[in-house]
Amino acid sequence: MSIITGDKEFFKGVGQIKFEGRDSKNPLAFRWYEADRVVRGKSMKEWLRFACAYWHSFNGDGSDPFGGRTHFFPWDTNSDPLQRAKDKMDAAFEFMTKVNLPYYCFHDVDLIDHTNDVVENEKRMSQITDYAKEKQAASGVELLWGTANLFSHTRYMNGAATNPDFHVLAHGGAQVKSALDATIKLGGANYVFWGGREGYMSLLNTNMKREQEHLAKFLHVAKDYARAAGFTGTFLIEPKPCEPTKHQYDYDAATVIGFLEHFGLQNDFKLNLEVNHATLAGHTFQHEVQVAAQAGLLGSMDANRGDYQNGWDTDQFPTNVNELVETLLIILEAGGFDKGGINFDAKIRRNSTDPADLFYAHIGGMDTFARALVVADDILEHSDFAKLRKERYASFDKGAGADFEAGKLDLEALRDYAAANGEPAIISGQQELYENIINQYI
Ligand code: XLS
Ligand code: NI
Ligand code: NI
Repeated sequence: MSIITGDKEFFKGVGQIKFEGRDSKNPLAFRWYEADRVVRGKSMKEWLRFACAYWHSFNGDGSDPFGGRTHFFPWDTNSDPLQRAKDKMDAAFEFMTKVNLPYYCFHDVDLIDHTNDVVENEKRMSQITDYAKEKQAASGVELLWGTANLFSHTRYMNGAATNPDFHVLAHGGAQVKSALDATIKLGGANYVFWGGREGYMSLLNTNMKREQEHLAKFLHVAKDYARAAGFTGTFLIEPKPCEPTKHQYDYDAATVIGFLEHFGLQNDFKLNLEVNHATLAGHTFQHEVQVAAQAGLLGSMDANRGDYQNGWDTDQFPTNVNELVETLLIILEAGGFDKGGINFDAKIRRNSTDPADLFYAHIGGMDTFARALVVADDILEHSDFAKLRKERYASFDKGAGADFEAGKLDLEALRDYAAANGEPAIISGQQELYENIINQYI
């Protein structure tokens, strides 16, 4: 990857971010992330497949429910929408190549402003994706996934695919078609559906069964269209339990897996799991990754972290090594992401207003993941962790336990075994031992 700047350099004073090793005190260097370092037979770059989230890094302006923008971008000034979109894209590709992010992700409306005219929007998307194609070719940065924003516009206030008004649903379809065209044109590896307002604010005015059936139909027609147009990537559903709606239908991994299987979508769709969404659902992120992985539906992840003292999607950059080690253990055991990757769906804070802050944020996130990858690999290679867990289930590896797993024992046979063998021994779960192993290798 080589640094590319457009007509004008936006992040002056910051050059290529390099790996300098653990002892470096340079805040604009990696201490752990070494793209080509091989871990368990693959490079860090291949394991982690880091992506930049266009919306947080290049559209997010620091505003919150209590105040307007605090981030004033030099790429956001031109009055012509196409030129403004191109300036933003120049800034994005300059940033991604400087910080060594191999992928990016976008919503349609992140790339270029949309209007209320479907035809005009398609024209704008076509123009800006022509430009994106050039930028990708010049830089080597690739598209991890595209998506359509079906939650910000007023028309989607009652949902998109689950809107009680068919006319709104059709507009959602038009946007998804255009976003799929863009994703296919740019060689996107995946396409994401996050059901931003696909849920309800009140059950009193909601026919939940009908709405969920509409959502499934909508996903089917989108998938059929994309497959016919040659899309070979993975469709991803991003679970989230609430916010902005009171209840979102894609509540958590287990709920989405049930939905996909119920509606026959499980062969084309996988999950895009987000850390802060897991915690909003009352789960650890590790739990969500495990649920998806064991169903063979671990697709990709949105990396961020929440705040344990409050209950909304704060989308902070990940910094917790301990939690990520536990996550990476599951990801490594599942063999990695295949087409997915790690998208930094995270934003710098409202009061982080220096251009360098975006670099610190991504460097910190990438280093934390790289460190967690090294530690998780070390645990699997050198500790008793995997062996201890396997031995916990040893009674199912032979004799009556193995027969039970093979479906050879009925309920009466269980009773006879219990009667013949007396009271089981007390066996420790050794949780503290496992916890100590994690810390020992960090
Ligand atoms: C919001 C979601 C969103 C999706 C993409 O909470 O995380 O950013 O990742 O629509
Ligand atoms: Ni997300
Ligand atoms: Ni989110």
